[in-house]
Amino acid sequence: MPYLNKTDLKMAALIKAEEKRQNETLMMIPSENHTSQAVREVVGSLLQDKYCEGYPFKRYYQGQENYDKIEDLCRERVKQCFRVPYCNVQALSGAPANLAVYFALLKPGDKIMGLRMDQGGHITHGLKVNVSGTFFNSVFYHVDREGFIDYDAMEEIALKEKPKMIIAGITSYPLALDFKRFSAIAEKCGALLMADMSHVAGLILAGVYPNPVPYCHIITATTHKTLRGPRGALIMVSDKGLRADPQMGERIDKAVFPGLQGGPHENNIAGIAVALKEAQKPAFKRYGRQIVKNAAYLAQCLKDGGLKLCAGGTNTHLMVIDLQEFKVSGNLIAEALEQGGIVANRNAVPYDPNPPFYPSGIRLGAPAVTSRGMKEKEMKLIAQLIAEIIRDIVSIKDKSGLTLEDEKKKATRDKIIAKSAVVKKSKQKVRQLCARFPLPNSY
Ligand code: DSN
Repeated sequence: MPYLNKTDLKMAALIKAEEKRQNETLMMIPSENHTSQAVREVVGSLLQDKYCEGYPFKRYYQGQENYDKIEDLCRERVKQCFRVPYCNVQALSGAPANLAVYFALLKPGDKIMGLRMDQGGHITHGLKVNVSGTFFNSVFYHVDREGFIDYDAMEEIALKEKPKMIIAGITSYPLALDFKRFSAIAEKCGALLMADMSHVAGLILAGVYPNPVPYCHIITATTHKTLRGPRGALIMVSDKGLRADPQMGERIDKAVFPGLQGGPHENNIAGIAVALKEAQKPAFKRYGRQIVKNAAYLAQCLKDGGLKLCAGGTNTHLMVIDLQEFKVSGNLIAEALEQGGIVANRNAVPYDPNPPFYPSGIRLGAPAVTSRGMKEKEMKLIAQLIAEIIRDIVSIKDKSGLTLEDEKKKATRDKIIAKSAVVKKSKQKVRQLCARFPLPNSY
């Protein structure tokens, strides 16, 4: 950063520190990933300086000759990659993309149906505190006591509630969705079917996750998770969607701009195009396959280490450890793991008796560590470290006689973690591991 180093030392130091953090720790939040240097060059380029309100060849500002081509190239790559006839690449991220779909295709007060947020859904799938649950009337499908989506119950609820739109999408459900069943249910109750494939877009491209396109009318996705692009989102309409409503594409364009947004972030759109080119290489298919293999092996090793996983494991990129038996909060364990070099996040487990801010689970994913080139051998080591940290922290906490209520104080959690020699050792081992797998610059 030759210029920043001259103009803003404070910011330069913060970025350097973040580089060090990413280098020396394991990024195991399943919605994060390491972009290539090419993607970062494009996002940080002078493309960021331009206003481009409107759509290619229909803009409201002059000076668009390159931006029209850039956005068109991105749209063409999306269409090629996902085999869809229509897409919009301007939504700034996943939440605005989903809101644009609702705004385009529903009326305020219409009913939508998504997976319960506390069982693996997303805030924008109808959570009551989100705009999707306040401007629209939301109902939910759920998982059973074993953690599997209860498709029979979903059908019953859908037939009774008659939602206008069903959302097939997840943020922490560890198993692949049955889009065929979703589609049959949506057809029976006359609903539009939207897949939010934010987490799994890269897996779909790699051919290791069921493709929602033949079954859904609309497909949304963020671009910065398994797709390994910059922050942004795609809204796609399938042939099925256009058959149901030939104007669906135009409605979505209008909902994004001028409905919800002003100028698109063309630097990010260009970065998405570059990431899609990377994703079209044969190596991306190998990457996707390895993510799924790594996640499955990590899950198996965690179970071998005596941990319980929601829905019994994973056949995707993510998993959730159920901590209920240890009477410990996800907060304490997530913070201990972080101190041990493993960056994951606390998460609700289905039917969690504890509140969402102090949930009983830990969500983990393999996309970013797989981008660093790690394989099964490394997953085994990571699983061992995770299991050892959990056991040690629980034992320290139990010996101190602390309750879940005590754990709500950050200072108490810090004290417990500071006592753990296992956490300290893990930090060193993770550093050594990371040194063998430097952050990638290209794919
Ligand atoms: N925040 C994302 C995730 O972590 O899954 C979803 O929007």
